[in-house]
Amino acid sequence: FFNNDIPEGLRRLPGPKPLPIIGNVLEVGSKPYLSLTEMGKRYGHVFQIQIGMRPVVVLSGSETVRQALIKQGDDFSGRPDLYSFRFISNGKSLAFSTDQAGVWRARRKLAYSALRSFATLEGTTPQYSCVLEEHVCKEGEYLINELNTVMKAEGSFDPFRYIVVSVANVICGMCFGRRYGHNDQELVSLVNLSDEFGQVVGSGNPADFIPILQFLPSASMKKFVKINDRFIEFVQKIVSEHYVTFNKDNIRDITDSLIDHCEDRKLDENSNIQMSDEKIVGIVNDLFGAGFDTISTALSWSVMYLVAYPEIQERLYQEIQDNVGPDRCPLLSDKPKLVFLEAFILELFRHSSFLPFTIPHCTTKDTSLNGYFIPKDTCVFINQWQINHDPELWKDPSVFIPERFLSADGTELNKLEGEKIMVFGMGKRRCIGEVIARNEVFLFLAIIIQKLHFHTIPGEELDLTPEYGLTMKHKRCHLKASMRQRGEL
Ligand code: HEM
Ligand code: HJJ
Repeated sequence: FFNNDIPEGLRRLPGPKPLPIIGNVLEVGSKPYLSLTEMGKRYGHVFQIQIGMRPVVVLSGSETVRQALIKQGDDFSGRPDLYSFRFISNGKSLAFSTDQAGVWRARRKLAYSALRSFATLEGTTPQYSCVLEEHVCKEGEYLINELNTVMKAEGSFDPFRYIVVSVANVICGMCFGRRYGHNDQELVSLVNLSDEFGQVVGSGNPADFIPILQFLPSASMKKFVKINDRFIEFVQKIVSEHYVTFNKDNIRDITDSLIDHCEDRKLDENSNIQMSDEKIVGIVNDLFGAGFDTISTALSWSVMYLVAYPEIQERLYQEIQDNVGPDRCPLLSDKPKLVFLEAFILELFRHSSFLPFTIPHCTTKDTSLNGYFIPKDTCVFINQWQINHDPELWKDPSVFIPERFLSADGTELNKLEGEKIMVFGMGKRRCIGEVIARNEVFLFLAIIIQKLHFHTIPGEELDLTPEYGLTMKHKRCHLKASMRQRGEL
C-alpha cells in the first residue's frame, strides 16, 4: 500500500513480490550481478526490488541505461545515503557522498584538473609523453625485478600482492610525490585490505538497507570501519606533511595542487559554492583509493587470463617482440601497433566485468523511464555486467575471445565494438580516471608481458570465479613466472 499515487499515463514498476521486513534479499543472494541479470529477463530492463523495506530500481540493457544516465542525466545523477558510505572519508568522499549537485560538480572539476596536471600532462623528463608514462615505466621495472627476486627465493608468488604495490606507487607518485618499497609494511598492509573494502560497498549489501543490521555486531562492518580509519590516517599524515612544506611557487603533486585551490576559493568572492578545506583536500582520498584499487584488480585479472589462455599470452608476447623488440620500454606511442593487446584489454573488461555495478545512483527528482514512474530519492543500481554479457549485443558472451574486437584479418581494432562495453559508467557520474586507467593498464601489461612469462604451479587448478564486491577480485593464489630470454622464439 506504499506510494499508490502514480502520475497519470505512467505505469507502476514491475518486480518480484517482497517478503515482509527483508524484502527480496534472499532472491538477490550473494551474486547480485547474476541474480539481477536473471530477474531482468523476466521483468525487463527497468524493474524494482526491495532490499529490507527500501525500494531499489535496477536498470539493465544498453539503451535503457543510456537513456537514464545520458538523456535524463540530471534526474539520475545523485548518490543514495547508504550506511556504509558514511564511513568512507568520514562521509566526505567525492564518489560516495550525498553532496548536492553544485558542490559535487565543483569537487569533480577540481579532481579532474588535478589529475590532468599530474598524470596526463608532460612531466620534466622529455623521453616520456606524460607523467603517468614516466611513473609506470619506472614501477614496471621495479615490479619485474621484485617478481624475479621472489621467484628465486620462494618459487612462486601471489600476483595481487605485488601488483597492488606497484599500482599504488604510481598513484602515490602523482598524489603524494613519493613511493614505497615492496616490503614497506605501512603501504603493503593498507593496500592489501581492498578486497574487504569492496565487499562491504558492493551494491546490495543488506546492512546498507536494513537498519536493524546496523545495530547488530558484524565482523565485516567492524573491519570496514577500521580499514577506512586506517586509510584516512595514512592520507592525513601525508597531507599534514604537505601543509608544513607547502610552497605556492612549487606545486609538487596533486595534494599540493588541492591545498593551493583552498586559497583560490577564499579569494574568489563571487563563488556561491561553500566548500570546506577538508572537502577540497579530501578529494585526494578518492583519487588514491580509486587509483590503486581498480587498476590493481584489472591487472591481477589480466595475469590470471594470461595463465588461463597460454596461446593468447604467446601471441601478446610475439606482438610486442615484433613491434617494440626486447630492449626498450613499451610506450603509449606503441598503442596503435599493439592491436591484439588492446583487444585483450577490451575483452578483459567485458568478460570479467570486475566492476559489475556502478556505484549506486539516486534519483534527484520524480522521474520516469520506459513509461514507469520512479519517485525522487529512489536508489538505482546499474547492471554493467548484464550489458557486457547481453546475448543481444554479444556472440557467445561467456567465452573469452579478444579477436571479437579485431577486424577479420586481425590487423585493426574495431573501435565501435569496443564502445559497446560498459565498465566506466556513463553520463554525469562517469569515471574521471578512464583515460588514465586505460593507459596505465596498457603500459603495465606491455611491460610485464615483454619481460615475463606467467604460468600455473604444475598440478594446480586455476580458479577464475569472482568474489562479489564493488570491484570483484579473484581468489588469492600463487603463480610462477620466468624471465623471457632476450630474443626468445
Ligand atoms: C567512478 C570505473 C579507474 C576515479 C567510477 C565509476 C566506475 C568506475 C564504474 C562509477 C560510475 C557511476 O557511479 O556511474 C573505473 C574502472 C577503472 C577506474 C573500471 C579502472 C580500470 C579510476 C582511476 C581513477 C578513478 C584510475 C582516479 C585516479 C574515479 C572517481 C569516481 C569514479 C573519482 C567518482 C566519480 C563521481 O562520483 O562523480 N569509476 N574506474 N577511477 N572513478 Fe573510476
Ligand atoms: C577508495 C579501496 C578505499 C576510497 C575512497 C575514499 C573513489 C571503484 C569505483 C570507482 C572508483 C571510485 C572510488 C573508489 C573507492 C578505497 C578503495 C580501499 C578508501 C577510500 C566504482 O576508493 O581499500 O579503500 O576512501
